Amino acid sequence: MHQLLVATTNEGKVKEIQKLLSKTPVELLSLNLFDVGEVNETGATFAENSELKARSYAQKTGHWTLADDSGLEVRALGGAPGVISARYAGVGASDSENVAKLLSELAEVSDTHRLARFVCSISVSDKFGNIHFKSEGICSGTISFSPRGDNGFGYDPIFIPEGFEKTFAELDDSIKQRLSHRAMALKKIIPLFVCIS
Ligand code: ITT
Repeated sequence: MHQLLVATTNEGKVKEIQKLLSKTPVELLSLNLFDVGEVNETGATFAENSELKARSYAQKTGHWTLADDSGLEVRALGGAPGVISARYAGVGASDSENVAKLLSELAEVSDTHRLARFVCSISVSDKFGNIHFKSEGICSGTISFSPRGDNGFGYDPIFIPEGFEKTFAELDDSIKQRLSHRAMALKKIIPLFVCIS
């Protein structure tokens, strides 16, 4: 069995990725096993950043590496916060600070104009920094007027996936595991893991 480093410092992502990959023929390694510091996300797109993270953590650790770059795009804000989703309210901002900033930006925006989508780019690099698989997943929905629910992380308390009335943070985990941007991105590349096992 081949080992695969899941290279993210975001615990919410780790939990979801581990569940989504639980049936693959690879042994997952955590970033906690390595003392490698964080990688600067200087890319202009989710795809550039996931590639940058996969390549750079692979070179630092010498392991095949999967990296996720993701975030929220809100149509009324021209696609913001986008690639700066993790630091929308400033570098080091907490999830609740980012959520509060987004809700305040949308304070005057009516029900019908609160369209948004989560985007996730996944890249998988070999131990030398060569990218072998790339994939993107999207999950469409709307932004609520206030945070609701305790499940998940990040913007989950204000994101209502299409076809539902509750936020991701109010819905059962199994629903997010089935239809999230991360699930969509991983679903496309899981069959390819057979190549590295
Ligand atoms: P790594 O770079 O170490 O993976 P990060 O949290 O900095 O961790 P990103 O740069 O990809 O990750 O930023 C993603 C941000 O977008 C994250 O902080 C969340 O706030 C948000 N986000 C991404 N996926 C999400 C999801 O499934 N549910 C809620 N919020 C999400």
